[in-house]
Amino acid sequence: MTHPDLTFETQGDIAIVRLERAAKRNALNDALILALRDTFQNLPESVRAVVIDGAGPHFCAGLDLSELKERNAGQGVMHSRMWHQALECVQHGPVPVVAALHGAVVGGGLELASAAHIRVADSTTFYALPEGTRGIFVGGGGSVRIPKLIGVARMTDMMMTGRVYNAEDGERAGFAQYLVAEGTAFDKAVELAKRIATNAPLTNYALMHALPRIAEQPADHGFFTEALMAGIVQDAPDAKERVRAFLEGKAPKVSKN
Ligand code: 1HE
Repeated sequence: MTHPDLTFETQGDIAIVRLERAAKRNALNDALILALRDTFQNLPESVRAVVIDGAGPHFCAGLDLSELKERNAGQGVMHSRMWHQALECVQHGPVPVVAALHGAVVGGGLELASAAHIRVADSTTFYALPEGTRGIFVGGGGSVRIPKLIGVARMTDMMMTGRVYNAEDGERAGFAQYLVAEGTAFDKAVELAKRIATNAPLTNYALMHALPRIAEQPADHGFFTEALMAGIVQDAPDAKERVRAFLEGKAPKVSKN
């Protein structure tokens, strides 16, 4: 799991994965994409949530354009499939992923952020899809994941016109679930990851793997899949213990902030 431009550390039951290529604005070359894939495929079993972060002033400048050489159509397909495979390991791995965003979250960097389950952006964050003006197309799963966050119309506009969303407009549009002060995205992401790590693992798993599928099913299928998942999750000893604790007044109530 070692790569010069990717660091991995654990803090208790959460892991921190950090892009460490600040001099190139964390641009993702093939080796870095494969390192991300390997890291998320080989998370230690003790890890219950992951924070992904980028070193330096920008989260990620997207595809390393210096590697964008002449590829034929078949090679282009394979290259895109490699990104799909890597980001699939982020989205559909064993545990939730929280992205800590700041500065540029552009192109493939936005595709990477979109594969996370929660995005926390600080006030320096900006979002763009320069592929549209560079004569290329998204290839890292962006056309599947990004419209789920902001809708097809906004993504079309970004790619056709080169529109850049700032942190506030981006949060309103749906890129990030949290908007925080400059320099605090990482701390907030760690706080959330620690909170997520306390959930029953099967609940987290259902949220990552069942919810997005159910949301795409016709209602009748969705209700049935939901019932199956509900039955499985509530059967876990963990769930029974948590419900018992609440009924005995030993678990916190839901409270306003
Ligand atoms: C890079 C890259 C990169 C920076 N590939 N080297 N992505 C883009 O089109 C975004 C391109 N990057 C930028 O617009 C800007 O670099 C930033 C807004 C992200 C940051 O600006 P700034 O002023 O802080 O940095 P810089 O001076 O532009 O860049 C610093 C160095 O990083 C510089 O190299 P140096 O050797 O001259 O110091 C840049 O060349 C280098 N650098 N971004 C390669 N992306 C699966 S398909 C996905 C398709 C895409 O992602 S397309 C979108 C690509």
